[in-house]
Amino acid sequence: MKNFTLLLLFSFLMLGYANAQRENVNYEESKIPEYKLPDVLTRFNGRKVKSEKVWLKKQRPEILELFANEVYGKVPGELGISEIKVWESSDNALNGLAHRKQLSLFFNKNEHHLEVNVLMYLPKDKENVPVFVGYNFTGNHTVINDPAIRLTESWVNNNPSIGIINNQVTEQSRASDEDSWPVEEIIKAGYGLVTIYYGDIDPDKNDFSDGIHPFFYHENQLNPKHNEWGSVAAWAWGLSKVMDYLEQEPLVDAKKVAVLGHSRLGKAALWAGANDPRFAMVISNESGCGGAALSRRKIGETVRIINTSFPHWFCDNFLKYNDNEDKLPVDQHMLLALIAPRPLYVASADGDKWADPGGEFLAAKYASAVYEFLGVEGLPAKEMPEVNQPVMGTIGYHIRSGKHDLTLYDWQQYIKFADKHYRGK
Ligand code: GTR
Repeated sequence: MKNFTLLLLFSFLMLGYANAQRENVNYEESKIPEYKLPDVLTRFNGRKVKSEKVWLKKQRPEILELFANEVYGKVPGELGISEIKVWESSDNALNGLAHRKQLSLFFNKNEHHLEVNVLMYLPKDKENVPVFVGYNFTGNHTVINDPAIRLTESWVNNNPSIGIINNQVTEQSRASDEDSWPVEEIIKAGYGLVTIYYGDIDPDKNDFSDGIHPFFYHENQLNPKHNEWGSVAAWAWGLSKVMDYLEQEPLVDAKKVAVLGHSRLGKAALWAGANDPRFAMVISNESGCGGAALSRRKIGETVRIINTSFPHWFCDNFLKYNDNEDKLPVDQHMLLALIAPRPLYVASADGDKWADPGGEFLAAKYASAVYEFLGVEGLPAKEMPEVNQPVMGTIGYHIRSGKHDLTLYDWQQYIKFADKHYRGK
């Protein structure tokens, strides 16, 4: 009981601290300290990258390794899907427009078991369709008003306004996030949607005793090591496992899988795309700090703030860079560059200063150097475009009016971007 009171007190203090941090946040460009970004095409030994081979065999792996060791954390071992069970499908979804499929991916190791539910909507009577794959925040049943979708039984962050109490969802949360998932538009445009609840892989709380992390612990280990995966890396790993499944799914064109995520899930999508070249396209919707935004700008959310509010998202080594961003051997433009030459879309919102739209744009711009080096167009804009004026090269970017959100407008741009790259439209 005493411990519990102490824990409660500690939690309040931390919350107060996190809020105070939010109040002291810099939102002014003029107050950004001077900084120097590492040049993505200069090797860590000082030499310039002069050939594609050196990029591919030396520079790229070195950058990837630094992000793994210092930012997101390494996956400590290998684990494949133990079993796939399709438990529901229908050709009559969306009033006959779509094929719906629900299945589980099972992961088993020693005494550890995890079930990950996958929900798919695909254009009907087609095989080999390109798809968008993305995590949802509160369960598959929240993305559309479809009573056939099973309510998640996983731990979910409480949200009494939609009936999520005691970390369990209720019927009340069905379709609660439907505005973020325009399934009908996606299907009508000829794409499929594959979505998974991110907490199936790792519940979003500072607790490493649940989710996928314990599968890899040695005896008596309770937490990942300093350079081992936090939650973002675990979610990214989960996306690759979904990709393993999609490679065996004849209804899906596994060569045209776009991985997409909003906010923290955008961070996960970027890290998944950087690690796994099977993702043909990567889309970051307002991923902000630790996602597409440059850390060295220290505007909006900073490394210290994110590590304080969400100590479980990154690896422990990342703590070294609290108020010490200049010591980071990498910055987020280099994460984006790891995706080259595959199509990459970075989106910001005007009302989302917390995620630093300016830093998201600049990271996309500086990542262009690698795209151009590899012989494709990077971002076709030198300056930040006007609000609601998307630009689309092999890197796409827009800043939308409105707040931090995944909206129909965002999706419409992603569909256009996919049309451009998959269909030459
Ligand atoms: C915020 C966090 C951001 C972003 C966001 C979200 O509170 O500071 O980095 O990830 O949550 O995921 O909605």
